Amino acid sequence: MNAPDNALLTRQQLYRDMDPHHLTPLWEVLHALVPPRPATPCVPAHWKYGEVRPFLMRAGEAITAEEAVRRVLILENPALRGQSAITQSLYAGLQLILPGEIAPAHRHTQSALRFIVEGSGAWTAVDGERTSMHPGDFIITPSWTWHDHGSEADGPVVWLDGLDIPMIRFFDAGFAENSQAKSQQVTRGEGTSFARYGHNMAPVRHEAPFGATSPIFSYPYERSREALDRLERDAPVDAYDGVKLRYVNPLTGGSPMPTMATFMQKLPAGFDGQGWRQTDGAVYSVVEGTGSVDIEWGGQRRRFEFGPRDHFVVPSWHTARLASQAGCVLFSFSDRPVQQALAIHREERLS
Ligand code: GTQ
Repeated sequence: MNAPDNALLTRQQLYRDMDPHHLTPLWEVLHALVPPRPATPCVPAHWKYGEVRPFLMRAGEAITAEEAVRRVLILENPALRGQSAITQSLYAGLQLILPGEIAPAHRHTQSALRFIVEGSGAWTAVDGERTSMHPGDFIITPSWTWHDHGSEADGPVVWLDGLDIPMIRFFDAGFAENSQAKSQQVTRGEGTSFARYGHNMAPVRHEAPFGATSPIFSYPYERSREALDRLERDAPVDAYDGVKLRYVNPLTGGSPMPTMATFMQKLPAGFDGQGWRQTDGAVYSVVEGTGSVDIEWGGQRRRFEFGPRDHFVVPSWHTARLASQAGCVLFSFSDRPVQQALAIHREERLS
């Protein structure tokens, strides 16, 4: 702004005088408040499993699951240190449970997803039903349901926790409670929910047991993988996504949780994807195989070469290109359902 000196002085005096009254002039901040395009403070980041795992194992020696309540190393966006956030709206962490341990029962407003990264034989219990964990399984803890985790495995089990913690914090709408019992009473056999809701069928007089959240709380990797393999063989491969499916709440066709969408995709061997950007920043967990992601924004560029069990984040409105020589499978999650509910979601596919 090219104002004459006396106008500048008048303004500065005005700002100083109004400041104690908690008043701020909009015109000094308008450009940042209403940017021409998303200008996230988040940066792209990559956590190689080989680098993270030793810290997880040291955490396993430093504290028990019970003492920690949840023994998790938070994946913090390098530009949001101290905020326990991987994007402005999402939390991600890697949780470790060792043989015989219990992570005690509690419940909270925040919805959680678990994506199993390493090891088999741990379980999580939701609303009286247990499900055992296998790598690649996607498991849900619906908002305000009691949940505890335990392990009868013979080695460490590690999973990715994805929660809507920053969103709930933004709304100041979070509640939490610890249970009296360390682990909850099992009232249904394992697989009951999947039998009811996981076969393209539903009970005749069904009700939604978890409200807006999917009644299936474990989506086994086997089934997702089978669908992707079949589509890779028999259907056209998308130039941007390879073969990509979204997980659904079978009662609504919508996302499994009201606040988070989840996806699984396969990049066929030799895939060299085109670039796209979307307003929902996304967190990726590499299930199998190797590949790369090129991320571009505002004249800057990062390239991550990823392998199994790595995690990376692509922030909002950053252009990403995926490629894989050998082929790979990627799980991802984002806040897309919230943006869609608010009718602000945008996606752009570049040619
Ligand atoms: O397992 O309930 O990573 O409450 C963060 C908060 C996991 C959990 C996290 C939690 C949990």
